[in-house]
Amino acid sequence: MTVVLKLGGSVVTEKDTPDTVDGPALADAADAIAASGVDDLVLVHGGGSFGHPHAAAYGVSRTDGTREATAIREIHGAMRTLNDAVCDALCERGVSAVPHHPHSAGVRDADGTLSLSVDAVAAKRDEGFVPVLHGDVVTHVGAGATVVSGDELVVALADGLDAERVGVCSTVSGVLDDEGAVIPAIENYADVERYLGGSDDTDVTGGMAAKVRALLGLRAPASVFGPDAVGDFLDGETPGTVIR
Ligand code: IP8
Repeated sequence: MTVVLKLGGSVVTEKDTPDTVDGPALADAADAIAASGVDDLVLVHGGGSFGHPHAAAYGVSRTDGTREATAIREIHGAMRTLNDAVCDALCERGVSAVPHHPHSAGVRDADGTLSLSVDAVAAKRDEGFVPVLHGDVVTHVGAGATVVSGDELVVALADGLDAERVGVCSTVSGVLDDEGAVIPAIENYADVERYLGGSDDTDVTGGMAAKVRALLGLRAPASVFGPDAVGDFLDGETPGTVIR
């Protein structure tokens, strides 16, 4: 049973300090993953204070591209640095985490539709590794290169690998309504649109609204939950908000 889990960039980095890992938060998430014993796990992490400030500095988003190799290498390089930190934390705890860089595995067509080759991800999973992907910058036909968010990767992986469970760990304990209460289930974007503002931080990929939209496109149900619930999710529970 394949499980796809995304660790939000805001969870594993100090979002207000550029290029800085949140060591204790990453350690907690890695502890929960190591303790879970889930066999077929595929991980994704977001950009946080690594990818987003570099992408914003060059004006690169999911739709605005760059043709500057320097920009592409800087954004991708920042994400590789964070990916190394995530893989290190997992390997230190006995999880066979290996990097998988979307920059070399994905492309957008002229309409912006993402294609992500999942064969190599499946092969890593089948060989007992935990592939760790990340938000990145990918070639975009007609636009140079644009950002791909971790949420888009979650959708591509979940469908491409026929995942049975999808989890998205955010800094909040689910999708919240206007009184700060967790919305237990979302089946329709229009029902919750009024609650979903943009992200407060430098987030070039759209915050919770984009996340909910992307997850509504999945075949498998997805759970959005906070950092304290990673272990519960991996144990088979559905904490936070279920999106289907
Ligand atoms: O934090 C964005 O990934 P996200 C990655 O999952 C970059 O939206 C490079 C900004």
